[in-house]
Amino acid sequence: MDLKETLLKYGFHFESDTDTEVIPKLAKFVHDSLNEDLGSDGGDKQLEGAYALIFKSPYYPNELVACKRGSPLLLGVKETGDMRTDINVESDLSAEGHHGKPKEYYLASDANAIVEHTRRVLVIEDNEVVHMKDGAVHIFKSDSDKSRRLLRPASVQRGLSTLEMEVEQIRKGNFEHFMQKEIHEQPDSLTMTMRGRLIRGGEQKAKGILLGGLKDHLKTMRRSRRILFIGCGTSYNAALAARPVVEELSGIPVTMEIASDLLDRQGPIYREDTAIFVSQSGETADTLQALEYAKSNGALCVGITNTVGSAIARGTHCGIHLNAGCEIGVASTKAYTSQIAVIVMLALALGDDSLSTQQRPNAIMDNLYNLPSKVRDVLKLDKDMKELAALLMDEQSLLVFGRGYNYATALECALKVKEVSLMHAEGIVAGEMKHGPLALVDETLPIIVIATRDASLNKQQSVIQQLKARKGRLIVMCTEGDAEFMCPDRTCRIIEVPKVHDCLQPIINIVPLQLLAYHLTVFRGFNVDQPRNLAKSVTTQ
Ligand code: UD2
Repeated sequence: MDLKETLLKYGFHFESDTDTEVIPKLAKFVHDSLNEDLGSDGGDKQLEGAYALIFKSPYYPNELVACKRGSPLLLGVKETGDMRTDINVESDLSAEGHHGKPKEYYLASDANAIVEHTRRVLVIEDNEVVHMKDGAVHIFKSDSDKSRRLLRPASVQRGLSTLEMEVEQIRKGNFEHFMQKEIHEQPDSLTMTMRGRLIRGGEQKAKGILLGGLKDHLKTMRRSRRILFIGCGTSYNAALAARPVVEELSGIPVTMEIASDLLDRQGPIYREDTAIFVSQSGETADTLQALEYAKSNGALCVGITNTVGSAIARGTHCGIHLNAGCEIGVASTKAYTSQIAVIVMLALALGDDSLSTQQRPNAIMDNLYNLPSKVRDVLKLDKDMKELAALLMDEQSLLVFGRGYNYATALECALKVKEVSLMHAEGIVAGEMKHGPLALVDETLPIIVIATRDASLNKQQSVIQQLKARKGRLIVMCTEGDAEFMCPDRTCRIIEVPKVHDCLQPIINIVPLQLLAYHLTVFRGFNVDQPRNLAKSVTTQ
């Protein structure tokens, strides 16, 4: 704000409210004042917060400057022996190369973005400035004292520490498969999803939720007659998991739509509706088409996607990015938990302006803060889930019963097991048990019952008793400390999970089930990251 006000005083005009726009204007200001010898300080010293920036300017053709603080920035270097152009390369990176070959340079925030071009990556550090000019790269470091204009070349040692990373290694870290890595990444991906959006409150500040992308549309959403969640597969399940809390906190009726089914039916959508489109890739063909359909019917269209610049992010009126980081495994895991977290935050934002005075929203917000550490705890079940997978690997079929907040957990567990381990699995809302599925129960078919503590615990207990009466092979997921209580005769296998607020429990509960699906797949010898017949983003109908 301070910088913006100063720049306004100097006659700059702003087209948006984003903090980002201040930066190029500041650069222009610094450029102009240097020319007029007003003795301005180096511009990036004036920025606060985390950033990674790349500058290109018509004043300096064929030059490029990059710098960073807090946010990641990598410089990739590729030798291109076959390039015809004669590039003069000299730099602290010893980039004139041991072989004197031409180079290509890449700047990126994530190694994923450049590994397909090069494995030679230099991690740029805070206060370093990368300068590219006519094919050469120089790296400067700010002086440690406060003299702001002086830059000196970074130590040549840095050039030698260029990381040579194997493509797969950069991407997979210490894990065997992307799906496994992404499951274990969830404490971090959830933290990223919530960063800057949960306001902690303090002496004077109220606690609250800040969803920057929605701030101009929340009023319209609160006034809508109905909220529709529209998605496919895992994204649909995520919205289903968060539906109860959206209904509860907003008081608005919420309906669920599988995108293709909505299109098949040409279901009615009105101007007074808010239609929320959930898609990890933001390119899902069915969801996109449903978006066009809802837009043409005049509904307010909101996107929830993990991919900035995707078709859904561009096509919706407003939305929320998941910020969960790139998801590579075809079976979605970390995007699922981030989608639930985002929709819970949306429910809180829809609920009220004065959230902090109310007990339940307050408790949900506190639990959101602790969620990443609880996910870290539940990941410790990895070994147990591997053992369970070893027991189940030769089965034909698996049933999963859930209800209420965890109806979606049952569907999502079955979907994961199906899509990666290629075992038949069915997620069933427990209230439907007697209307058909009970006929399947015998002493051979394995059944997972999700019975963590919430308002439907008693009902789930009676489900367990009825399944036991039919000699069902039960695996019961319950809250830590409840094992004895849920299964006094110890005939069930138990998965004990940490307790969080009921509306966030689906995020905890799915984690061991993702691990189960993962280990089942490995034991059964199938391709974890590229399941048979499936693609990561379904761009055809
Ligand atoms: C924005 C910036 C973030 C940071 C932050 C600072 C982007 C992508 N995000 O995050 O980097 O500077 O502000 O406060 O630059 N949108 C849609 N449809 C979708 C998803 C998003 O229209 O499906 C719109 C959304 O309404 C907003 C913009 O895209 O105008 C960015 O959404 P966001 O969730 O990244 O917004 P925010 O404020 O968390």
